[in-house]
Amino acid sequence: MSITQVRAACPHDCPDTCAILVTVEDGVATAVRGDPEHPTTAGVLCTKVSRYVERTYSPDRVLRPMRRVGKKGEGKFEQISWNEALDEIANRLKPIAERDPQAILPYSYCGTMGLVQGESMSLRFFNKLGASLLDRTICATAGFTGYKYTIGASIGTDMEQFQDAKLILIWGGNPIASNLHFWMRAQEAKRRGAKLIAIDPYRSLTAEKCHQHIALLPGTDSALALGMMHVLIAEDLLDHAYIADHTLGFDQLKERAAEWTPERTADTCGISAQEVVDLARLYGETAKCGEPVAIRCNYGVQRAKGGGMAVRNMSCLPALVGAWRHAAGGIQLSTSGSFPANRALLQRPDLLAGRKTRTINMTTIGDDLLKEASPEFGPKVEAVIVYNANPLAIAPDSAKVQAGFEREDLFTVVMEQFRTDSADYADILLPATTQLEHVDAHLAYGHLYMMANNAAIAPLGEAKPNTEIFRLLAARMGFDDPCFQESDEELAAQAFDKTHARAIHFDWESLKQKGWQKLNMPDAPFAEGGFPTPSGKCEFYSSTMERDGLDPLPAYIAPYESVASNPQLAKKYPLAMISPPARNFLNSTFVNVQSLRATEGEPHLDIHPFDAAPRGLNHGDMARIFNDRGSFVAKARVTEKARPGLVVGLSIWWKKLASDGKNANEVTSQRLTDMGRAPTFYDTLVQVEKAAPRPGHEDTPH
Ligand SMILES: Nc1nc2c(c(=O)[nH]1)N[C@H]1C(S)=C(S)[C@@H](COP(=O)(O)OP(=O)(O)OC[C@H]3O[C@@H](n4cnc5c(=O)[nH]c(N)nc54)[C@H](O)[C@@H]3O)O[C@H]1N2
Ligand SMILES: Nc1nc2c(c(=O)[nH]1)N[C@H]1C(S)=C(S)[C@@H](COP(=O)(O)OP(=O)(O)OC[C@H]3O[C@@H](n4cnc5c(=O)[nH]c(N)nc54)[C@H](O)[C@@H]3O)O[C@H]1N2
Ligand code: SF4
Ligand SMILES: [Mo]
Repeated sequence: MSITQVRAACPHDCPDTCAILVTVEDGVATAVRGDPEHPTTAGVLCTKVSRYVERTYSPDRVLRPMRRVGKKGEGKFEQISWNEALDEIANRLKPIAERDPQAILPYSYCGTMGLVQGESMSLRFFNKLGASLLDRTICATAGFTGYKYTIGASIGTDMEQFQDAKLILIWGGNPIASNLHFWMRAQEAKRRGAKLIAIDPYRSLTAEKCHQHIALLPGTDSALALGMMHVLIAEDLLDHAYIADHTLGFDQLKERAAEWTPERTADTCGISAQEVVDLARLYGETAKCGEPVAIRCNYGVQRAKGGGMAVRNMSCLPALVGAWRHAAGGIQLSTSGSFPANRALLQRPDLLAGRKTRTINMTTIGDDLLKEASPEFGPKVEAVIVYNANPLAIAPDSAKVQAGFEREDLFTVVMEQFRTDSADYADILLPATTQLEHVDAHLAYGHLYMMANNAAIAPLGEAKPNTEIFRLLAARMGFDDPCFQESDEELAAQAFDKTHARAIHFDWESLKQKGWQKLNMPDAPFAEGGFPTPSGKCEFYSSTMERDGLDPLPAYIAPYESVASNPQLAKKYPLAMISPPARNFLNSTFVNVQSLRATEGEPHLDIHPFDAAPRGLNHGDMARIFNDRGSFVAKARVTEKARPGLVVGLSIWWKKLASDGKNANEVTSQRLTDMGRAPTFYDTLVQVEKAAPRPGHEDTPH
């Protein structure tokens, strides 16, 4: 018997990008474990990915090409050969492309974060075709944009340094569920005497374990940051030298922050003025004592109208108190901007050859699939090619998304590992390999290591990597540019730009052997300033924002839907709903893994006793959650974890695995954030009522 260890990387949309060791016995993967030598993984994988072998060999894998035989959404398919599948796709796409290739739309996101299986051969194909471009906004572009205006790029505090911080603000994130290896560092900091504060409307698993929890109203973080600035300035808890040398616009900021008294801030955020003052004092005084103060800014703050501004305001705080002077101080939103990834080489935008193609925002897929041709919109979408994504479950305003994918005149191809909600709408469903079956190179958005993924096993059944599918489609379409011949290994070898100082050590052959390689970066990236902004400074005042039609100074942008901002709507729909990630799922991935779904149980709605009582809702009752966009049902958990006025439905469930065939995205809207054209999932007012019990479940309170 032959037993080998293969070095792999976790492909999932998670900041931790773990280094994995796969045990392979006679060609069969039998176990995965975290690489004990990789500093951030430290030998630990999360519960979800510990089940990766179970997921890979699941009897539910899509392993053959299939053609739909039932109605769209019904999930009835017949098996066909690869040749039939590819011929049919090419025959359907060719006449559309002849009329106008922009009627063809790719829809993809981060099912895999790999630079090769993500967007390389796929975009070469779509660029050559001249298809519509997809604006990949569904997750991070609001905060990314706000951070970029202020700091210049997605570069921040190194995850490995947080353990030396004396104060950590965990702001809009639940790392126990979604950034486990950062949480391990925060725990170490706690053991070394640090104070941890969670800022989150919900008492998440993480908030429960912090020293303090500030439960503000959703979408009000930009106000809290302004209130903190007010106190820091009023009480002179500032690093004047750092401000003078490395920031721009302090005098204007001072005027703006003066408007945000602790009382006004408290009123906006739904917390007490004392909480605002104490938080700012602790932050400023700890820094004044020469100790590192750090902020882990996460995605929860970005999913309301003012999501971009929230991150912008928060990213001004470290410069005010000089926190960047310490390796363990500063802020981390994402580290992805540290990596010199060779995107243009992998994706070849030059294949567009000067053609101007339109861009469709993935967040508004619900509306866009239903649009007729028009001068502003361009041609009606006639074909969608879905890969690395599950739009039916994850996109907002789901009823519209569903209506779009139900269109009889829409040709849909889905490349998938499983029969997801989206796969059920495919005309042609193609089997995709998992991370154990293909090669990839990865960057991370929570640490600073370039990562390699070797294929551990041969593809199961007839599954193929995304790259191979697009190579075959390119050949069918008659694209003969040499770049369509490149192998996955050749693509991986191009992943990073080794002429860049940070990646001079990049060499695919040695990365494959070792599995990981840290970027060449200073421990404290902005200790001496050098921000990658136009001015080279941390920009409290941003002329770029002004040019883009935004307030050049930190500001408060109220949610679209909140009791304060829209009292009229709140009369009908008085509760704010958020739907952050459930611990055992990764977006909608893993929902079909039986052991993980069993741990989550079924869709739940957390609701405060004050809100449950007047609705006659008891713990364990089925609740119906609704607004003008739609409704879904979930089992009520009456708990003080949700602050009064807030309901929480941990997500993202597969619709078809919920009792009513729906999920939280029935009620979320397609409205976009202030910057970055991103979704506003957590900017949603709803009403909740007791639902009729499901047949056979009349009596199940517990
Ligand atoms: N287990 C697991 N891990 C994941 C994912 C997953 O689905 N499951 N998803 C991955 C992806 S794609 C991403 S983008 C990241 C997300 O990473 P995080 O942003 O850390 O995600 P969450 O764990 O949802 O943490 C968000 C927290 O923000 C809170 N929140 C909601 N609205 C607000 C608000 O207005 N203000 C503040 N301050 N807090 C708010 C929520 O209650 C929640 O506790 O996680 C990644 N990791
Ligand atoms: N209500 C609500 N909605 C949300 C969010 C929320 O917090 N609340 N979070 C949002 C966020 S942050 C994000 S990032 C999006 C995530 O949205 P998506 O990126 O669509 O994430 P997943 O639902 O995990 O779907 C990824 C799919 O890719 C498939 N896949 C994985 N690897 C491969 C591969 O190599 N090839 C192919 N062809 N397929 C592969 C997986 O099987 C999976 O079905 O959801 C967003 N939607
Ligand atoms: S999902 Fe995140 S924590 Fe889990 S193994 Fe992958 S990178 Fe690590
Ligand atoms: Mo995300």
